[in-house]
Amino acid sequence: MRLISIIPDFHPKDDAVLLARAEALKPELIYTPYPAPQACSLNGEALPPEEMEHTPLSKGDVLLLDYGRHLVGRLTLTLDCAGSHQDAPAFLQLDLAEVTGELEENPEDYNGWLSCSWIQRERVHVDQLPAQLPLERRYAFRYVRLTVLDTSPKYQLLVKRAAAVAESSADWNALEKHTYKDPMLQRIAEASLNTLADCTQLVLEDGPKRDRRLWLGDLALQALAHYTSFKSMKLIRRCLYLFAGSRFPDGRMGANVFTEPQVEVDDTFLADYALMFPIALRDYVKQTGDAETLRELLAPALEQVDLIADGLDGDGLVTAESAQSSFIDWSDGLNRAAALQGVLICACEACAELCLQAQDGERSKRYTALAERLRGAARRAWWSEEAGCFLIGGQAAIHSQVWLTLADAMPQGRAGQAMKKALETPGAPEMQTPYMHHYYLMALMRAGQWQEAEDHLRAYWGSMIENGADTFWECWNPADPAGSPYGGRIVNSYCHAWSCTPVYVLTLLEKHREEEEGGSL
Ligand code: RAM
Repeated sequence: MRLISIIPDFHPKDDAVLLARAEALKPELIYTPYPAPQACSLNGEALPPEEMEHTPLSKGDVLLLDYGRHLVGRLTLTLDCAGSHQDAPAFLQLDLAEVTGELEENPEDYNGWLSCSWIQRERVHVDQLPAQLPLERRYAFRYVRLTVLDTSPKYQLLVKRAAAVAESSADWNALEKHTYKDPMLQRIAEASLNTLADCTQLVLEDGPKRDRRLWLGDLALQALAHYTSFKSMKLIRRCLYLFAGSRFPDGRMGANVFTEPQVEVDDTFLADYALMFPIALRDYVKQTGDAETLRELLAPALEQVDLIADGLDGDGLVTAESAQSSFIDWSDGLNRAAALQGVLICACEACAELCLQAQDGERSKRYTALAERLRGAARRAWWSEEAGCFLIGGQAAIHSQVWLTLADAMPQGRAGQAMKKALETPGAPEMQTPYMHHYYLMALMRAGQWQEAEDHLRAYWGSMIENGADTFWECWNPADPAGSPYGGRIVNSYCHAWSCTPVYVLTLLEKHREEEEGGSL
């Protein structure tokens, strides 16, 4: 599945008042210096970091720096020369990587459908040494590999310092420290917080390496993780106003919003992402009780559901066209209709709650009734008593079971078995991203399968930790570790917003454990 949308002559509908509010809510970045790497190697041999500045480098030498944790920020090299006079420029290649796997790939072999310009490789000439070399871009990295493409026979290069300054708007001081007895859960919680913090910038970015911008599906999950950690409420509010402030001409929300050089909705529409807006607004209002935001954003939130509900077919089902313009997961060949129907039902319930909160009981009842009609339609069209799960075009997809469980559309008591059946059906579409695995966890808990949810969290997110993650990855299928939806894993993001939810899920699991068993995780 390729996600490329270009609408000729696209003119967003902007609301100056809402965009001014978003601008006023822009956070301050917090800068944290990392003056030196934690570990180094030269041509594959360990080099104590304090020896780096005295080690002369010549053509072909490869210096690898490890900052010991994932960072989002800027890098400045302090360079000098040794030997005779510098009679030619120093020519260097710098590869910045979130994980070592990126360094094992050759960027020139990448031929996927996302731009190769996301690959964090620079080639620079330094005409005069000594020199300070502040790299221009902001990077997401833990590793920096410096390859000396050339000096000259007369001189060698010295890397005196390689100082990084990390930037994020997440405030670690706002965090209430929590430790888990189980060491793997503790590591999962830490990686989850690092992921969230590194994506928390001037907006809630999807991935600080790529695409470095605000996506609606990612925002809904980041916000949940924030409510149980850094609590960047102002920033979440800003992001909601950005989506409401720049929209498609017909009022639909785009799947993502650009904020530079000015705010502009992307001309990409994903039906399930637009439906995340009322859900995210409901969650935000529940957490904050912010009546002003509710008043200003209620109408755009309801509009997202109304526009899709207006296009339902005669049986009360989402159309194939809506299903095709939805994301759900990076699973090729997935029939997305049932999952989208589930998202729509969840969005209707969110609208019902929002209307109630806004003292509009009549309207609230209408959304509750619509949700009920959609549930009935889903059961009539897709429930197979024989298969014991929802079948769409013959497909027993886990995605459909998950979303229709979250929508309370499953026949009573059948959710656990239906999800199991889908996972065990040979050839059924598999879950490809932590985004979808998050909703699977939520559906397990909804079905009362708390232990299964805990086990799955440990197994799935834990397997990223076992494979070296210190922040969670955009795509991960343990059965296909090299997989990428983009045609090359070098452009995958390894610190991705929608993967940061364990910190939220763990609080749900712990609360349940305390209520049921009187113990903690
Ligand atoms: C990608 C990004 C983003 C996601 C969309 C659907 O471009 O990873 O996080 O929301 O796809």
